[in-house]
Amino acid sequence: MDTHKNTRQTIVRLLSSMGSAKEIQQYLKRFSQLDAKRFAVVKVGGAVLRDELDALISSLSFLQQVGLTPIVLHGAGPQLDEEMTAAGIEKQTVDGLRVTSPKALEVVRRVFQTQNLRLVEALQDMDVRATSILSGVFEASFLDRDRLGLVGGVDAVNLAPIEASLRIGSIPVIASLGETAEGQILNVNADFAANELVRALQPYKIVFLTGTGGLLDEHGEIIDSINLRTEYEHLMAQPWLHSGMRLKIDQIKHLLDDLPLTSSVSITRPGQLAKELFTHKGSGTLIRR
Ligand code: X2W
Repeated sequence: MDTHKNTRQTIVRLLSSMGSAKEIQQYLKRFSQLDAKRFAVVKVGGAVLRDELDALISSLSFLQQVGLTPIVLHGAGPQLDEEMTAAGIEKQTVDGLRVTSPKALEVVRRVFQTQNLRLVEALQDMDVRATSILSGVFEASFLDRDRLGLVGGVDAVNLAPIEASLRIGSIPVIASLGETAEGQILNVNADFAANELVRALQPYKIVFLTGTGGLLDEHGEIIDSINLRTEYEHLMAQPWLHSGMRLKIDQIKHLLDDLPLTSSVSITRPGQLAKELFTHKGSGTLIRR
């Protein structure tokens, strides 16, 4: 028996503590049948890189061991805040986007590179194949040069570097930097970049890894699942839904509207990724339309 199959069986046994082996096998089979590009895009916020790197590495390592290669897109928000302060640059945002001067862009480029390589090296240290992709994916243009400075909106996604990485079974680890047709690097919000990447790839699973591990209801409990078709209006009318979450749900709705009906979005914690992907019960918030 080949070692790959052996590893799979061991993992299925390990996982059965959180779901039935049959259930896990079903998901594994479904994911394995997808084209590598169509499996999953995983967005990792900077806070997760800071606070939960070990859990993230374990989860990604697990996926590679069962023969699945997710596409990882990461941010670096808190790290940028810290490094900007250290460089004496005052934080200014417009609609949640960081105003980026030429001096701030130097920090953005350096921090994205540091965070990207930190993740890639941590994966490689655990024998997980991973490829650092710092540029060449997001073709961007100035969102609002007067108000935001060197901030980009994504116009097009170049999949070639991602496909090259997937062909060798290596996890593409992509920073959310864009570049204009003239070669100017721009700072791109990582959620925006993730959304455009998803539109280009049309994956089966879209996962947002966050510290909270899901969307929270009025009591601070994680909402298990949201069916946008039947629950969207009701949910948006809730007085307890704060503006950040409203925006997030709205963005996810627009995103899912552009994807096949079989695609779904999950919001969960890094350590719960396998449970979310391989069990009916899941671990965070599952959103479909
Ligand atoms: C973001 C990019 C980093 C990011 C910023 O400068 O903070 C803009 O606001 P998280 O950790 O995913 O939030 N870019 C234009 O989005 O990282």
